[in-house]
Amino acid sequence: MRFETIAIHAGQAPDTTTGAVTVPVYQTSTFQQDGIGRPRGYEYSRTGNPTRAALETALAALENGRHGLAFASGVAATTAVLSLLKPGDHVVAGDDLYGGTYRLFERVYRPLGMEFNYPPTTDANAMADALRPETRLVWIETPTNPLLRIADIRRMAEAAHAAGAWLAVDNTFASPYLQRPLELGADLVVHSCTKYLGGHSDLVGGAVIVNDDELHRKLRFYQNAAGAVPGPWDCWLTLRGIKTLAVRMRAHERNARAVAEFLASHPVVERVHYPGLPDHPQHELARRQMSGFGGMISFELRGGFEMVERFVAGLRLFILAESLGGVESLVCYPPQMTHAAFPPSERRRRGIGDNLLRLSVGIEDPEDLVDDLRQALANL
Ligand code: P1T
Repeated sequence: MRFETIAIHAGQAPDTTTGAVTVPVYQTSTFQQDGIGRPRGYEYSRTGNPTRAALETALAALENGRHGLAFASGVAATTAVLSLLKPGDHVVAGDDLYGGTYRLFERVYRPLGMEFNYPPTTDANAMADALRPETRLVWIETPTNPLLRIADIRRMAEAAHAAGAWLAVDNTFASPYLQRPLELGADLVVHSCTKYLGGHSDLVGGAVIVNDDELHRKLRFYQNAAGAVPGPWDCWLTLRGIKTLAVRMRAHERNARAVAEFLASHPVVERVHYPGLPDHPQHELARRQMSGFGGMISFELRGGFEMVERFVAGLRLFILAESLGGVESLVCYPPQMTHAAFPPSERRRRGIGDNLLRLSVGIEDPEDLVDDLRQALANL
């Protein structure tokens, strides 16, 4: 089956009892057992719930993986991956990544004895050179948040495996419609389902997808033992979002392309970061490992924070908010929002300047989006 069909049918077969075409919301905390030690398949909703099981089947199918696990947030999914490590273990993480992931690494796991370092995501040699005997995990986002840089998944997988480490890819920005890291050799795929998978800015959720049975066993144990699971309603909303992922992603991309081209031609815009532009430094790599360039853009204004503030205040359609991947267009100021967890020096070293803005381009009419940006830029 092809992606669009999988997105609608995997895990979402009609209910065997009633014929309900849509997976029911099993809003129950517990399940009757036929006798001691004789559950009917479900016992307690932290351990397993049929609506969550449907979502986990769908997530695995979308990523062309064997096992999907749903979590209460993207950060909870990242935490589950880190549960595979122990004190003394080392992680090589690409330098451009979500501020909350960096905060989790530095403020929660480093104090527990894990080591992290952050070579440039786009420099495969530097990433490989950073591997040590005690490296257990290579962590990359691609495209990255917020600079839309691209890492070579296949090369990263080879380097990680040669050093006896796993490769985890946070696939949130691409979505499985545009990129499937397991097919390129990754061991673990992580998602914030809050974003494109849910697609409507109405839930918080996360996922991990793996092929390896042993990794799955460990993660499944951790999911139940630590308990950061999504409730059935959020699973149901994510399932509903998934059904339209393909059509939404095509619309996001069409609009993002129009917006990126407009911004790139505007005199007040210093630089546009969008992998679909031919002058993006990893444009060819993006073309090879993704089937499209997605709906996220960041750009730098020719000016400082004051100009940024005036621009944002002048927008009428783009909503100033954290998050991304919903049908509505959002604008975010990474230095004080999504990437505020980075100390200012670390932020600048990573190329996140005070003039950087990030757009999550929605699926509104592209001319309306460009018009909004044009009028806001005209005021500068
Ligand atoms: O917010 P949560 O569902 O816990 O997901 C965390 C997360 C993980 N990975 C990436 C690449 C992300 O972008 C995020 C969350 N990011 C935002 C809220 C944001 O606006 O960038």
